[in-house]
Amino acid sequence: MNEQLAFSEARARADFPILRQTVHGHPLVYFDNAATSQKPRQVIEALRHYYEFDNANVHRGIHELSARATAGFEAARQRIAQFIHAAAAEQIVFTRGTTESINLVARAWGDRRIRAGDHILLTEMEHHSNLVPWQLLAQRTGAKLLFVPVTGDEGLLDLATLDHLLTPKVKLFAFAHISNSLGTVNPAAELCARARRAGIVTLVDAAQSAGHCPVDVQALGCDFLAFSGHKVCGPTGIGALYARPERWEEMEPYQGGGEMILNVEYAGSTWKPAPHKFEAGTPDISGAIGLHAALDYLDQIGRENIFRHDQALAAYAYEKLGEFAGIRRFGPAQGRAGLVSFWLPGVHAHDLVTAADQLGVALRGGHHCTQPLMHKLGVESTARASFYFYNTHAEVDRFIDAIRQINKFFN
Ligand code: C6P
Repeated sequence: MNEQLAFSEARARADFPILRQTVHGHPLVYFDNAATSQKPRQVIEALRHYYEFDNANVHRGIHELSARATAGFEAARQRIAQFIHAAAAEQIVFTRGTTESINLVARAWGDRRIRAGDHILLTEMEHHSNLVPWQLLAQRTGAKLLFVPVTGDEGLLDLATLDHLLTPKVKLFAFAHISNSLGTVNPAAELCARARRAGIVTLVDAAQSAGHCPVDVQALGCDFLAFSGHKVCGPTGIGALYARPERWEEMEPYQGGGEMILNVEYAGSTWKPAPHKFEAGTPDISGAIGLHAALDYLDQIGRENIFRHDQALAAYAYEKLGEFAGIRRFGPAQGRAGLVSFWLPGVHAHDLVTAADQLGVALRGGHHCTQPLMHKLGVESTARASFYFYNTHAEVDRFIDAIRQINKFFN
């Protein structure tokens, strides 16, 4: 057991078969966790068990396998509620992930509640998933988008502007809990409280936070919260949307089809209450079951422990990157989440990531789906290393060594 850690990195790594491989002749260093996390064997086993023993459609068949599949699916909903401390399982709707969750809110809530002349408040650091759906809503309704400014390379929200921005015209404030491009941890509870005092509905994009730090929707005081299963050690194609009961009441169905109806006539239909009203068609049953296993796995390590570990790796990497002349490191110097985004003079981020891959180090380079933020910072792209609990300080040393070699080659 590592002295500073409440869990064993080595034991955690042993649960991830994918990490035991070489890439281009080097032991893999997987530092692209903000894009997607790896999956422990417990999750892979839950998927295998489901397909080997329990596979059936949910809520439909009155037979043993369907009963088991339904029980597993609904238990996963309950587990998600517990994971984010929602008061009841009915407050959780399964989606394909953060992107679909936000689109669901924009359509099913926004189309009813947003009118021409209303304002929707976002921040300058939003992922395209928390920007484009609101642009589309603004086009449909005639609403206007406003943005909380980002301070510059240190990547903080300029909170002094918030009092002027939170006007009665603002109907929704949607923001990232943790920025995927900067590593900034936004004061989500404070932002929700200030919006709530002004009568404004809030949406928290928890794509980068849900699996990395404790997330409690009641403590945050948000109206909506979205996250993706694949970033929290779960399968791809599954995610969740939380909403307060009064918000679900305000929403019309997102999609129509089987499962979401109470009664259907040729002339019209009536709907089930939430959450089923928002889950038309056969859902991703195995995904939900795999996600349940992932949440159990994370909570057994403890999200406080994960956050502390990720932050320690990010602080170490941030400091080490300071040795490169002319480097720009984005996001706050202190208190950053588990990722470091940077720009090295003379090396395009794509070249850097391609060269790092040849050394077995998996990074991400590009605009990270935050193109307007890149333009604001005056760069086309950055390189990004993003960490998780199975990463080690020794891997950060490998990464820094790779950057040294790349820097030497290009400069
Ligand atoms: N960011 C990254 O490499 P989906 O694709 O729906 O699971 O998540 C979208 C999303 C929304 N908000 C934030 C803050 C995100 O970081 C992401 C996904 C990945 O940074 C892929 S672009």
